[in-house]
Amino acid sequence: SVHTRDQVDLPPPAIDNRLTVHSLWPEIDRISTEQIQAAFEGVGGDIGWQLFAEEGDMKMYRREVEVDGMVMDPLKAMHKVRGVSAREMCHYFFNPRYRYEWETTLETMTIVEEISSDAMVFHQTFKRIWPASQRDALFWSHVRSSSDYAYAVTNHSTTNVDYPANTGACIRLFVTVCLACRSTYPAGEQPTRDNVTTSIAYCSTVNPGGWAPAGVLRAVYKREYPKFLKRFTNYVVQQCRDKPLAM
Ligand code: 18C
Repeated sequence: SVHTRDQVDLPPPAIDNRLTVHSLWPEIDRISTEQIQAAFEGVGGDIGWQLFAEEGDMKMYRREVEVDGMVMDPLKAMHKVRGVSAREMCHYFFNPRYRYEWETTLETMTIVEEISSDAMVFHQTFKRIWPASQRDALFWSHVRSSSDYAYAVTNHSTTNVDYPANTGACIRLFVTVCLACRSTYPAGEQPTRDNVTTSIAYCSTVNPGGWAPAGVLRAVYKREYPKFLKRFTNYVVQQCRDKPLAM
């Protein structure tokens, strides 16, 4: 029926064997481990995270970083969502079947390689922002369970001979993104849609890959990141509404 979601589709609780024999595995494992650890760290301390957007349980921080005049501000967002699990959040973020339904910056998405049930390589082109050139990205994406009731998706730029950079209309951008989620429910109870809460940490660093006006870029960030996180989390809540909770 329309109310079932294939259990086989959900992120696997353990790393898929097909991934561990792939040439990208050492890099995927190292970067995912680093990103997940950093995502679960707080925003206090000396690193200098500045709050730039806040709405309900959602808080967004950034650090202003420029390299050779190019804006590469790291972003860190925290959110809390009730009624869905970390595994479900990561399922909808990782699985390309749903991407056009929540990702509003996309123009095209191509699956370059299906490595395993928990790793893929994507090529994406994004909507053009005037007056800059259109951007594209080529990145691997990996979903894993990081501890009890915690799942994370890491996306990181890579290369592929069939998808060379900067040969057509697009400038290749470079991205490192981590969506790390952890679910909790009251001690002594069974987890249900009514008592589960998922804490989300979303970290993103985008290197625009070529000149883009700093003012335009920071304005796009400010508008697009909150829009993305609200839209994506609402989408997952809607999708899960009538389905059994998958922890
Ligand atoms: O993480 C997200 N999505 C994942 C699945 O798609 C994946 C994607 C990562 C790519 C992020 C880079 C997006 C660049 C988009 C540029 C065009 C935006 C057009 C918008 C206008 C309608 O991990 C969710 C990603 C949420 C993206 C928020 C926007 C970030 C803006 C970064 C600007 C980068 C610069 C380049 C262009 C130059 C512009 C002057």
